Amino acid sequence: MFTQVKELYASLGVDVELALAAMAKTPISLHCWQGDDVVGFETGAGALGSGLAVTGNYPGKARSIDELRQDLEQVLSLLPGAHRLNLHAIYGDFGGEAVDRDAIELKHFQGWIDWAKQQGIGMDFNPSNFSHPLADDGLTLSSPDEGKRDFWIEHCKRSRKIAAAMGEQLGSAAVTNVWIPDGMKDMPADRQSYRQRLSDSLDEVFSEKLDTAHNIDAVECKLFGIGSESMVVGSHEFYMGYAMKNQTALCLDAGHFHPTEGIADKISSVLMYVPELLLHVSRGVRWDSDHVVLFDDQTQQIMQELVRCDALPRTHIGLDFFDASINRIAAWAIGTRAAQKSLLLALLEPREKLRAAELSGDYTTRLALLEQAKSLPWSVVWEEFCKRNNVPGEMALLDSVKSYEASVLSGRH
Ligand code: RNT
Ligand code: ZN
Repeated sequence: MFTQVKELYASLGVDVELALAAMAKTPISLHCWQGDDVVGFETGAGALGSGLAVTGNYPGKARSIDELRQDLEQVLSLLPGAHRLNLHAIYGDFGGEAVDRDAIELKHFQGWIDWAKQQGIGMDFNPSNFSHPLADDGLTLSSPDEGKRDFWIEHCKRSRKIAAAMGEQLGSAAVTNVWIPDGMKDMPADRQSYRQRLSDSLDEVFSEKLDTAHNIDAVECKLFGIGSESMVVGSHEFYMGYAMKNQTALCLDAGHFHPTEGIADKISSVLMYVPELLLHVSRGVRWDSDHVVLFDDQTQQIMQELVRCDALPRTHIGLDFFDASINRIAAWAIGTRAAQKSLLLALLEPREKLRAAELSGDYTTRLALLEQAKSLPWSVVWEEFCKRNNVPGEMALLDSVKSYEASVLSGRH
């Protein structure tokens, strides 16, 4: 069947093997925080805060680094293609010691780097400016309190250096993404001062030049959060301006805009002026920005734009969702595979035909081709991709998840 499908696509000017080769070399960065509901491994780790909320109490959550690695290995065994690990600073190996955020060191992450090397994957990193007593008032890098600002600046500086070491050791640059929760529940009287302080703090964080072969800096905006409904200091305009001026990467999280606003259309604009893009592929539902990614219009449009703009070489694809109301391994695998299926569909688009129709003003043909592409047998190509990578196809995925639940997760109490 695959051979026939290949011929069908060839008749439309699409080279299926080229699409599969592109799939194989496009890594998706797996966010570690789906595995344990964004808790991490700090000694005495407390409740999730700073506007981040996880719903659900599905049994089997990873309670230790070993369990999280075991789960990640399981997830990796369910995913075709290339992957990376995206780690938050709170997931270090602190050996039972109380290591505050302004004291993290490379040694706390060496175990993760060694594990990643063993898995043959790269890593990405994030300072964790949330769920901490010094973030409880909702302000970190933009705080009017100099002591608090300095604490979070130090945390971010150390995070970049740790990430650079990860990148160097693994031979693949780590993207360090700065997201902060800073904002106001109610109307601020002086928005400007927060933004000025954030800009100054970021300048300080990024003041040490690091080799971009090892570390790539990214900044992530948000429209509103829980508890920051009236103002988010790091808004889209703020970070787009900052990233353009300082030529950092810009992170677009699919759940961080107005509920009807997608990020797909932003890609071609933003890449005119910033060197690189980081995506947090996610799914916003009303006020929550982090539902499990689906093979839906939004995700497909994002991937279409990456392919159509030839933006893959300048884009780092990461994920950002967390759901504790279902099996966490399933959430990870289903969400990541949905992003990958969307990318595959985009790569299988009859691009040349679409462009030719558009250029000649034949929008009727363009619309017809787009509709036709949706019902072409792309899923046969997906199954082939899974088969070549020795991972379960769509029909076998759930069984794999359930058997891991029965043999491993159900024993965690
Ligand atoms: C929060 C941001 C951020 C976090 C993670 C945990 O709204 O999306 O990316 O989800 O860093
Ligand atoms: Zn995000």
